[in-house]
Amino acid sequence: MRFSESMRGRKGRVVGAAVALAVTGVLLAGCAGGTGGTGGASAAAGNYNIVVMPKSLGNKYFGASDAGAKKAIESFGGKYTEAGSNEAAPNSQSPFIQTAIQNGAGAIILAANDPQAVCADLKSAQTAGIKIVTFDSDTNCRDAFINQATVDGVAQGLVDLAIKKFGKNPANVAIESGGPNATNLNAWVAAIKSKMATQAPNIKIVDLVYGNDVDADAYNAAKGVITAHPDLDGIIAPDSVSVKEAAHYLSDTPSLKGKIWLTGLGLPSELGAYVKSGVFDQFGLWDVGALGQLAAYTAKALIDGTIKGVKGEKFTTPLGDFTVADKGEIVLGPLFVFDKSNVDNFNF
Ligand code: RAM
Repeated sequence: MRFSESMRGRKGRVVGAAVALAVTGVLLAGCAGGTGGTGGASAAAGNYNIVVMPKSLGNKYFGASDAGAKKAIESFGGKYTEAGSNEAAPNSQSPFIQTAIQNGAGAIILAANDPQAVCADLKSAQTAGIKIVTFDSDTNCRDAFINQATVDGVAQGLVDLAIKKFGKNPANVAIESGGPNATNLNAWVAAIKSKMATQAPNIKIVDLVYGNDVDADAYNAAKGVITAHPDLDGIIAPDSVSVKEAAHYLSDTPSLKGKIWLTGLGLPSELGAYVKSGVFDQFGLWDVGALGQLAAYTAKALIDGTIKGVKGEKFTTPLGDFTVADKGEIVLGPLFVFDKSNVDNFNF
């Protein structure tokens, strides 16, 4: 069951060979700067009515994460509801959070478009006894955050690909991000810039543009930054919509073949054809379905009161055992690099 501005068919996805996951037990409850959870068992203990709120609907990345969350929620007898709009805007999830409160949800699992914009709503939900788990992109107000990989690991992986391409040769590279307020994207962009400046000062970051997680905007952002910088040598797109549409534009523009290097974070199912046809050669990501599953298992542990957010607590999930520590974050594992040799092993 779901409520949203637009319904969309839900097709479970079977992930092929599992991406190597170093699932380490470092679940940290409590809050990073916002209000803490209620600390104990949810006022609605045993209420596995869990509402999953992606950044936006229509983005296949969240189609994969939400399918994972659905699979996990239904595996423990919960009720899965997906809620959201088609716009990845800072406060687009606010009305759906209010609806989840009215509907007596046990937990909300949310990927944020902004670290603070929906905190008033989420704090109202926490006051109502609803557990808040963020995944993929964090807020300042939640009980736990499921992170796909460390910010440092994501940034280092993409910087390593740039260094592999350009070595010590001078190069001009642009970054094409997604939503301009997105917590995860802005953290990765800042870390990429910092690492590039110290590890590869020959590779200059000459521009930062945004595709807003909208196909047409992302296509035009790639076209625009290439047009604005005739001496551009590459694009790093740490957003699945941006990297897909940058590859789309390069594929549409034969005159650019071999002239603009591209990498980023994207779905094998969306990028495989471009990698195999030589539009670009490598990109990174993680097991997106497992990210959603882990968020769901964490929500259950919070609802059950198995964890209260106290440092040192442990809980077990089908994905592994986790330990609560400080900071409120659990890391799914390292960035995985896809190329034409392995991209067909995955179907998310
Ligand atoms: C887009 C979103 C998401 C990010 C991926 C890589 O789908 O920005 O938050 O994790 O790209």
